[in-house]
Amino acid sequence: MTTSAEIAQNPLLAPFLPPPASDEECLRFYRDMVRTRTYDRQMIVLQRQGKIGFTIPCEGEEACHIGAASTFRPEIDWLFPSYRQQGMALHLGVPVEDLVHQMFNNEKDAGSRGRQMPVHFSFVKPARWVSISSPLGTQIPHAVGCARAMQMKGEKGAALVCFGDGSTSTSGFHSGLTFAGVWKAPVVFLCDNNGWAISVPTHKQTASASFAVKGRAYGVPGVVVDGNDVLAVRDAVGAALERARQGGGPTLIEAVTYRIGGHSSSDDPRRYRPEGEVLQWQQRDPLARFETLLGERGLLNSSMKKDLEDRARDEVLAAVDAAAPLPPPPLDSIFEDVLAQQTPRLVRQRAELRSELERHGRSTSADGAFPL
Ligand SMILES: Cc1ncc(C[n+]2csc(CCOP(=O)(O)OP(=O)(O)O)c2C)c(N)n1
Ligand SMILES: [Mg+2]
Repeated sequence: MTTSAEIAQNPLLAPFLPPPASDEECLRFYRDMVRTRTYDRQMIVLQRQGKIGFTIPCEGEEACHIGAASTFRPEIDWLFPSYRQQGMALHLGVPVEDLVHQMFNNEKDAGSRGRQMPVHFSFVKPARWVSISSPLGTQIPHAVGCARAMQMKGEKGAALVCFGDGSTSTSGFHSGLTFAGVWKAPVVFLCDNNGWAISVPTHKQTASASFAVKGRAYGVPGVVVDGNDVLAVRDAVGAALERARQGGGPTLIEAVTYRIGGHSSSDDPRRYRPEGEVLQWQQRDPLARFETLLGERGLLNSSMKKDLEDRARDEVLAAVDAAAPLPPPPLDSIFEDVLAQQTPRLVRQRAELRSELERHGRSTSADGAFPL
């Protein structure tokens, strides 16, 4: 597996490597990995309590997300995440509360005003985070188009697009890589290979030696990195982003990791994968590994660790307390948020909705039931 040291030897990425992470940065990476895991586990609890409909945990993959986000430049780059990158949002400065408002689809859900599935975040600030879309791989050509636009306008940023191993089987992956290669677009493709696409293991997904090698056919260099090593991911993604910003073209990065939990709160992975496999990957837990490194460097001890965990728990519980009691967005907002000026048809539909509400009253169902 490619480590930081090997990335430093890679002639393609070496000239663009970010400076080594300072002690302070390393502690921030660790803090945000803890916050991400705490948030994820609490969302599962809320879903099991029937308070939210759905969640997608990223336990085991935190290093991929924090490492990648740490070299993203929100003021110039664009992010096209998949549905498992909540850690990136936290590391880029999105308050936990904003994530939780979206999970409850309440009136403070700023990105989608309660009209998206839970987990389908979108933010304009602090990161240019383009809305997650459910159809797999569709974000890939979006990111390439965005990168091409930046290139044509002479902007300095790059696009970073995240997707899973299963998403490499979509047409979006292949058309995205084709055009990125042809245009030398400033885009970094980050494939989290977490071993599974719901119940489909990687060996049934592809006969390729790796996912990274697929880039070769498109003229896009590919790199495999240890996705459970936050510093290795940071180096690989950081170097690829900088290379893209400087006109060097696209890179495909495969971060090898593992999905410890279910695909989503609707999934029971015990039905299709051996427990021994999970236990093996738990030995490579990205948080535990980073704790060991920080401990060896004298940056972390058990009382600091407990303090970070307590703070993360308090932060998430406070966000849940703030978000849970809020009502959904006002129904009228579905007419107000679409066009700057309402068309006669919208005015008519709004009047029709009002008269329906007068006749039947508004539904008060909020039992968390969800059709997935
Ligand atoms: C085009 C399309 N096909 C199927 C699905 C259903 N689906 C949702 S997530 C998923 C698995 C994706 O696996 P992967 O790309 O490896 O990402 P991971 O969930 O492992 O992070 C599937 C098949 C979908 N959302 N879109
Ligand atoms: Mg996967």
